Amino acid sequence: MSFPKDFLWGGATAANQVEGGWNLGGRGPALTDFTTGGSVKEPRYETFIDKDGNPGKKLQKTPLPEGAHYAVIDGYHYPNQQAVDFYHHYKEDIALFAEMGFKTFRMSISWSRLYPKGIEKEPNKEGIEFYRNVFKELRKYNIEPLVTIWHFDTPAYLEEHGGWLNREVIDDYVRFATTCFTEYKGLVKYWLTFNEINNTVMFLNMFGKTATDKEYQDAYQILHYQLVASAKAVQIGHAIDQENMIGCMICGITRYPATCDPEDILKNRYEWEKGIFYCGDVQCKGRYGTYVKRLWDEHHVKLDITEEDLLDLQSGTVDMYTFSYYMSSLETTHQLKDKVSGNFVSGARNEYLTYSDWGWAFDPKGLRYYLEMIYDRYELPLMIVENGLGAYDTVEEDGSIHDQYRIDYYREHIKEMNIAIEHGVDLIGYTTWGCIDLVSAGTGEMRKRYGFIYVDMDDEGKGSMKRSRKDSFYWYKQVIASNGDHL
Ligand code: P53
Repeated sequence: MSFPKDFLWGGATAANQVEGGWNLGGRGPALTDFTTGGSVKEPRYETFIDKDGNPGKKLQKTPLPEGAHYAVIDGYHYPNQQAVDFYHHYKEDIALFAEMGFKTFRMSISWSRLYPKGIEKEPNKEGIEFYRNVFKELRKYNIEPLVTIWHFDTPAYLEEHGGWLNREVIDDYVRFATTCFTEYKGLVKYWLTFNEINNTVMFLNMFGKTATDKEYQDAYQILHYQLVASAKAVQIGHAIDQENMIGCMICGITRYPATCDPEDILKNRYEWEKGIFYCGDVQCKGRYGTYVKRLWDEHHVKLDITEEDLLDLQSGTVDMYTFSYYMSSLETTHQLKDKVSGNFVSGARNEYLTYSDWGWAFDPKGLRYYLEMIYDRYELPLMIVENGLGAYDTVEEDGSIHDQYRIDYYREHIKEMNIAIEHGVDLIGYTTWGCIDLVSAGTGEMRKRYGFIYVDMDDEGKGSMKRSRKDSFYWYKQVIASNGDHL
């Protein structure tokens, strides 16, 4: 195998999905704390109290009614509030990561743990200390932290005041990011500004719905503010410590045309531009691509973009391109004969691939395709910071968990990474998603498990929280020890 000798093998999590302790240590609530549990069929809701004091619920990414505030309401379970309680278990969990031989661990910092409402001038000291302790614990085992600054968990207070449609949130984010860079200088070197920043536009038309022009207008505006916030953070991160390696984080879905009809080929190309290249181009090249005019015009989008924004985008380009990869999808202009419908995926079924219980296509070659295409486009170091299989696990009588399907999934993806490296791609790291079982972002379920480490916790929030090693735990340990030779 041809993995470089200092290749960063590891695993990935996000604060809102593992940490819990939502109201401990001076933390304020994030929107994810008011998001209910769902399933592949039942969407997740965000709950609130309206201006007349009545409880209500709405779908994610839809506007909060005037005068309402997010709140816990009776009859719902909010899985992210407690998650898998990394807040209290981090020492035990990190020891298990070290046992697997992790070189890196990806985690995120909960914004509302440092800035409970998001608007405070000074950060919450207890929150700062919590992450300092986590980073020190990682360093104890020579595990390099890889830290996402924003992973889907904007403070609820900011969300109630316009969220990312409010330009002022850029300053709030920049203050938060600056605190992270300053406080953890010397402890953290690898940073990601926004998790899957491209989701806002890429998933606008999911679930068979057609987004309105107003929805496009808002989505592109949100993205613009986030891209500016990211670029400002990159500049500050570099000024604080020139050793910092700061990356973008793109939800990487490889797209293929379903037929050789030129209409499909063209549609597929346009989907790459809208879904994947749009953000990567801004973050890696420092400017919007030529195709954005077409994309904006299509939906009569007029953005608030200043001259200063454009300069920021230019000066805040990233040092590495990082992305998640789970699956590929098909694009077609033709009537669909065979449709896939899972959570976050809908569209034509690829007859050459198999699908997970959540409808996600198993496509390791799609990862090679993505790596080679993106490296050619940006020529920056790449890191795969999420990849994994969400699956049902069965605990045997003796407590063992035989997750051969997960091992098979990883093995095939790692083989393709190796080929890409042989072809010249500068791939520097790989962190598998949910190295410890966690709350699913899409469905809020626990039973959609990703971990090498099992956590005894169910969809209703019941369980002992006990951690145990799955078969894949021992397998990944060998992979790391042999630097990818022993698959
Ligand atoms: P879950 C959709 C499609 C691809 C990746 O997803 C996605 C999503 C949003 O759910 O998100 C990333 O938990 C995300 C993680 C998330 C992971 O993929 O729905 O960065 O927070 O948990 C897996 O199975």
